[in-house]
Amino acid sequence: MTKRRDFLKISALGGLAFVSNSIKANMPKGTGFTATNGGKPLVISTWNHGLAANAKAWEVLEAGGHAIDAVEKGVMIPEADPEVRSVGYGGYPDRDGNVTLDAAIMDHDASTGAVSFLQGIKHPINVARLVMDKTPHVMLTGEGAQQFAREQGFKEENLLTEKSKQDWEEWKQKSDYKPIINIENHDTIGMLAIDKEGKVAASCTTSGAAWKMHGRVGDSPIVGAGLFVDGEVGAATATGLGEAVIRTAGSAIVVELMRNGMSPFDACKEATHRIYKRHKGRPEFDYLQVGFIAINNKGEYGGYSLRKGFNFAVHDANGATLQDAIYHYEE
Ligand code: SD4
Repeated sequence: MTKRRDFLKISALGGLAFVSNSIKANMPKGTGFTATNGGKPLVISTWNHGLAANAKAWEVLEAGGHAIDAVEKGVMIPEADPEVRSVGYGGYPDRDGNVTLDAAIMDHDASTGAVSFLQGIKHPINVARLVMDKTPHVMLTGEGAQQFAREQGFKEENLLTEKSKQDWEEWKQKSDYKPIINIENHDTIGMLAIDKEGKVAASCTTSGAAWKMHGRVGDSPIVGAGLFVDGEVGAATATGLGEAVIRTAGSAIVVELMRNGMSPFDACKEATHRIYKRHKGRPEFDYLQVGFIAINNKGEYGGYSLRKGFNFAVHDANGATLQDAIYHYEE
């Protein structure tokens, strides 16, 4: 059972983000810890693996590159890393042992590309980018996405590492079909960036919920759910149980709330609260986790989650930080 945390108590904390003590000790002096500071350029992404991904994206931004290129290059780092068990190569398979990937990318002008249920391609974000750049469509799925990738020269490879295969074999002993979310603090990477020109962009890539049903697609490749960008306002991305984020159009809501004047932090909080209201009493509530991060077009940022354990990485001219998100529930 989880204990309800009073929203009012949390809001008394204002926009402050909790920062891990170890990170705090290493923070450069003068770096603000508020979740609403920021500037241009800036990149922010979900979870610990966001640190390495942001470092790559930062190279693009610092050199004066576009946000859309930064968010594509950045998330390729965890996609290729077999130790990141929830993204790309090395990701946990579905319950039948297939690694199936979802990814999307979106620019400030609403240009968008996505792939879902894609197999055998290590960098789905690159395929999503080409869907955006080279087709009249927004999303390709399954075999069609794979065919497109093949035509574009992508190499097909086995993405199921020995380690993930062993974990799957172990899981099969129990065959508990509950999708597992947020294991070991590693998960989907969602990345948001604002470049020197003030343009925002977002990307999101994942192997989805471990042991999911074959064919299941989460929120990550769905525009408005796993990510959303409106160049006049800002951008948002989500992590956690994709079904809950899809049901509530999570990232679109965060951006719309910012349009109506909320700070990124408050918008993430309100969207999380809506998910809480919609899901309280549902069977999946006991294992439900969702987290949002957002930036606005001034370079302010924030993050928030339903339960403890979500963190996000930020990289700007002051350096790199990892911040623990404020959350709704004490577990
Ligand atoms: C999904 N949202 O496929 C992704 C997985 C995730 O934290 O982010 N888990 O539902």
